[in-house]
Amino acid sequence: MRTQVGIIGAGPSGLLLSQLLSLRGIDNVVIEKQSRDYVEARIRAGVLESGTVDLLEEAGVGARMHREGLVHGGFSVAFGRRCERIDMAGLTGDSVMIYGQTEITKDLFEARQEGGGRIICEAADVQVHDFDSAMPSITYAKDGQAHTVRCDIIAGCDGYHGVCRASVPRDALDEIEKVYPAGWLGVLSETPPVDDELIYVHNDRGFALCSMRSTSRSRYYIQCTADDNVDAWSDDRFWDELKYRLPEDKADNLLTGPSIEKSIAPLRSFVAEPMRFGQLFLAGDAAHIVPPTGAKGLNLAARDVRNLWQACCAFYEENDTSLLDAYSSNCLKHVWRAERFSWWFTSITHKLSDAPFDRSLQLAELDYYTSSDAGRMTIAENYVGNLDT
Ligand code: RFL
Ligand code: PHB
Repeated sequence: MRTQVGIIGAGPSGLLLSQLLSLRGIDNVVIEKQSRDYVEARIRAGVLESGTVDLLEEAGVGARMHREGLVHGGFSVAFGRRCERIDMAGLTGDSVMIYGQTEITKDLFEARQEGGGRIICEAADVQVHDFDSAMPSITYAKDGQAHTVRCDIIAGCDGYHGVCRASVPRDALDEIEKVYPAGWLGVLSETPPVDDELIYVHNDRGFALCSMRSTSRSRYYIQCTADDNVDAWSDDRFWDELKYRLPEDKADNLLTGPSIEKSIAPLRSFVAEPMRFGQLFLAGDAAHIVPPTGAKGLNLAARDVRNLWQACCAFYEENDTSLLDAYSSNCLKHVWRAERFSWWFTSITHKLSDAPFDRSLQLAELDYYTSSDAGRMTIAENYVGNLDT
């Protein structure tokens, strides 16, 4: 098989890139190792920056998001006995959209199917070859048969554990990583959210987050240990712990119910530099991971995809390689900005040490950043992000 852009991974990065390229007439194939059902069911991100919303619209998949998504102009940070609202809309004129990654993935799969896109799911033994030459290729097996895709460009959209980054020679890549001594235990439940907006909570027993997917479906997280086991957390134990960590008035109003999904995610900061090796371009989680506290992972992935899409358009439409050449440095500027914010917001809200000095300093930072105009603005402008800056 021959195509222009071979895309590895049908997560949000790979599907969005495929959709955008196809709208500009650039031929592409997506190769995914899991089934479509598996990919669509993965519960992850929920907060979209307006730049991500714009890009999804541009990709022609904005209709359901605008119908069902919730626009939030603020969120709260609770600590000590206080709950301080960050008025994102008032401070920055911008807001975020609450719309689940599961729904984005479904919308994109459907759009690709309608547009006659080629997405090969359940591909085994996916490998990338010769990406340091002008004639790279991808091989995989499907239903016991071996296949080869020849292409000009390989987009490595295969997430943190994918094959693309792992195929780059060790000495051509810097992997910069920080692992935190904590994880997030997340629960999805068919219960109305405890508040109209998100609440990030600093508590003496650790961080908690109240989020949502709709006005009837809640997503809650509590900080757990990095090696915690999800089976040790019955629904009752989860709700008791969440109630303990929430501000009293919120705990009193919390509606609980059976969990629909329960999982533990590790907290990690990670950047691979550069994001390009010859004709292989890494995008999204394949190149970088942020701890989820700043809600930046999917938004950064969308920004990479926009850069790579525009670079491919310039290459195929005008024979101009300058954007492909600038891809890595253009992306990494934003990556490090989001890495910094996600690390900082994690480090002031999570219990990462028992030392009284560290804990008191966190409270002092939370007090300063939520009570000074400059502090609130710093949080707000980082949280809303902006694809054009
Ligand atoms: P994905 O979603 O991991 O998709 C990669 C795809 O590649 C496939 N794959 C392969 N395919 C072929 N061959 C191989 N060898 C392959 N190896 C892997 C995989 O099966 C998969 O389908 O990466 P992508 O597309 O870059 O998307 C990134 C986002 O998923 C991620 O950044 C976000 O979910 C992060 N994130 C959040 N981001 C936000 O912007 N806002 C949020 O509110 C937010 N909340 C979160 C999050 C991530 C979380 N977890 C679980 C880490 C909350 C959580 C709890
Ligand atoms: C989510 O709803 O899953 C979510 C929201 C905000 C975050 C992280 C995750 O910072």
